[in-house]
Amino acid sequence: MTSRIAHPGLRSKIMSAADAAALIDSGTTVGMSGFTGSGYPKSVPLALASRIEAEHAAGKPFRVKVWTGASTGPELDGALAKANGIEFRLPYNSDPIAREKINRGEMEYFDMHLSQVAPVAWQGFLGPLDTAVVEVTGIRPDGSLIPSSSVGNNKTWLDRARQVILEVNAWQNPALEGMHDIYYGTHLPPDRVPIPLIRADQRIGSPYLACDPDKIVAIVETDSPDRNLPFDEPDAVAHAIAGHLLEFFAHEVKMGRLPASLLPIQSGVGNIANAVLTGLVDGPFSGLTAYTEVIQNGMLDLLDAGKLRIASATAFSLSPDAAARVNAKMDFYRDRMILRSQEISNHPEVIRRLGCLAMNGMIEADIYGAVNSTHVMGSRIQNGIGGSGDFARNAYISIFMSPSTAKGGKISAIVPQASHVDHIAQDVQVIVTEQGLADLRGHSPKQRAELIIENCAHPTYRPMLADYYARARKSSYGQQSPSLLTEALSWHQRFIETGTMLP
Ligand code: 0RQ
Repeated sequence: MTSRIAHPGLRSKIMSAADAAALIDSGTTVGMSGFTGSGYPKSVPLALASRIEAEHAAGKPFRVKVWTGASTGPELDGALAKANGIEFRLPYNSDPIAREKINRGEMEYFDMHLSQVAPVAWQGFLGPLDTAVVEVTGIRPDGSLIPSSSVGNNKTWLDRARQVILEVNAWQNPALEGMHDIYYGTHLPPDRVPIPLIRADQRIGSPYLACDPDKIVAIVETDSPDRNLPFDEPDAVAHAIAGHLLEFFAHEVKMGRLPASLLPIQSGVGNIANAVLTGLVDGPFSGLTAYTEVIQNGMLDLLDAGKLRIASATAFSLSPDAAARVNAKMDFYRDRMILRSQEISNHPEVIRRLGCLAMNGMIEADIYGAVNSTHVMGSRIQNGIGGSGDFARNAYISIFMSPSTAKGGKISAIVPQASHVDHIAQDVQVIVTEQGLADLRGHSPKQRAELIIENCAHPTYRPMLADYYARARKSSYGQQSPSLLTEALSWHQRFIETGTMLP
């Protein structure tokens, strides 16, 4: 496997994961690679978790602060959370064990916009970054690094960390080389300059990550797959949501408000997002581009069908079948995919310039169009805001989608007032459920409420929302965004007390 480590001086740093993990001290901050289950270190975090368990068994406290790109895998977040080894976590988590720890108040979690992680690390108020643990595909003779299946914040971790541990993963396809675009032109104010990216298919940096070889203290060789969860086929609800959205796009093209190739699409992950992408395969649009965070299964179908010209993202998020498809045809995909740092894939300036069509899932929306992406019943974290805020505020059209109910109909996704707000109404232009689509652009709060209740609410909850709104119109303190303050969150309270939002 040493052929993956072509820098002769660095071969002497190869060691076991346990020896590498021994270089990480309690109380320090570790910047790990990883984004949506791709490109995360698979061996050192597990060894660190074992070490933490041993220290705890011996009665010694041992916890670290963990920074990543976004969600990782069970070998990282899951193992470290299970060992009770994470004292602080940023910026995004979807691991169920870590989620439970956070919701029990046993782990501090700073859930933040993904584009802001790198600049915030440079600002320095989070303290120093002690160790970077980064998975790569290989090390070149000159010491530059071939990134793996995600880029995330790796450039920043490698630049900022005092010491660097690399995992060289032989499972990652060597033909990934050349797919990445690592831009080294970002600075803090007052030295910031425009990001010179004006098209989704443009390359503005290097295919390789740079790292001072003197900082590399350990190299661990691995051969483990990315998490790559199997993928649920889109259900009828997802197909209905996709259908409404595709009809909306077709209408916008017909009205001359969108080109026939649409604008660069940003698509969240999951069932519904995938149904939209699948729907685009059979749709009338061609010459599509994607400027997004993750390349998921549906994007492969679009690329294969020749409908999508380019997919720019920061990571893969593929099922095992789809990962095998990419590996088998890497030369084809490498010309049509670009993986960038997340500070560029999610950069507000670039998103605004390109005019992305942002499509993201939500937990709930209220009748005025404020969206909650993160907190169940106002206080339990689900995942985090991820890139949804980067895209929603800066998109050409910002779309949020969800089934109209959750938990078998016991929860309405359209509520009188959102129990937590990630996206204010001004950042939400379209809401779509399987019931229909509400185009909120150019509408006042009262007009929005009427559209959302009529088009998006489930028939079971629609009369309840209409009744609430009618009474608010009569006795609210003001009539710009009528509300009954003591009642506005009563549906959530009822669910907490009775297990359903229904009376
Ligand atoms: O919980 O698994 O316990 O049943 O939330 O919901 O319906 O499976 O939908 O996977 O698309 O996730 C908003 C969480 C939607 C996601 C969210 C419960 C539901 C289920 C998941 P269970 P579904 P999805 C691009 C941009 C923020 C990050 C983002 C997300 C679980 O889209 O994390 O957008 N978004 N990133 O039962 C109570 C409700 C609920 C609810 C759903 N109203 N009340 N529970 N659930 N609605 C990608 C990245 O940034 C990487």
